[in-house]
Amino acid sequence: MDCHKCKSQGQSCKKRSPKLLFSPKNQQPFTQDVSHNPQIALVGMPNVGKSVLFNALTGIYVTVSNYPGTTVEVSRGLAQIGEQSITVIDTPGMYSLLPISEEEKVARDLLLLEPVAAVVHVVDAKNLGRMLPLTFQLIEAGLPILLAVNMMDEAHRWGLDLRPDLLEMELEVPVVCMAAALNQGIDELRHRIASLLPVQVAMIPA
Ligand SMILES: Nc1nc2c(ncn2[C@@H]2O[C@H](COP(=O)(O)OP(=O)(O)OP(=O)(O)O)[C@@H](O)[C@H]2O)c(=O)[nH]1
Ligand SMILES: [Mg+2]
Repeated sequence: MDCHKCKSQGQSCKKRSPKLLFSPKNQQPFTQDVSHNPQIALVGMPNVGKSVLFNALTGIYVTVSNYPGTTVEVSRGLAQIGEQSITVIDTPGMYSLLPISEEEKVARDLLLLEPVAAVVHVVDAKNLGRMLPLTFQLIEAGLPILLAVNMMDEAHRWGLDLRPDLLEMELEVPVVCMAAALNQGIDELRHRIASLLPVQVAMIPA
């Protein structure tokens, strides 16, 4: 692409314009390249609803591939968070950051080796006591986590209630209550994820 200034004057100085992204609504230019979207990872124990949440967040642009050197499949998809496109990674179920199975090792490697802007720890609201030790491990590992307390519909049926504000105060991380299968709490989750993402830098025209 020719230098933007020369192009508008019908000339060419052989300079290249930086690759810009324009948000469709306000036409604000951003420096970020689509191939370098911020990434977030969905993690948690098996059967807590990570893949249901992944499907609720992402659209049709989903890829499934084996994690390098393994037979473990990892799904990645694009999600729209406000004006920003982000990549969401659906990780295999894990019980601990100290892996025993190949799946757990892949989930751990994805968290520790890939640049993730946020880690959404999905837990089952009915089994918080069993799930929170992993939350503590993720916090201690210094990961930017957000706790997604899923299956609130079932928890309510069991007569359980939860005060996300109190949990948030105790854990000092954002907490969102949701029922991914019923599409409840997804908008709030998007909103809270947005606050963890790096701010895109607007290009200042020369
Ligand atoms: N009632 C209820 N069921 C849910 C909810 N979210 C997920 N489920 C169900 O929970 C089961 C497991 O969901 P998955 O999304 O496959 O769980 P996962 O965490 O991806 O599991 P692994 O891939 O094995 O780690 C499915 O039967 C879902 O339909 C929810 O909010 N409420
Ligand atoms: Mg899954």
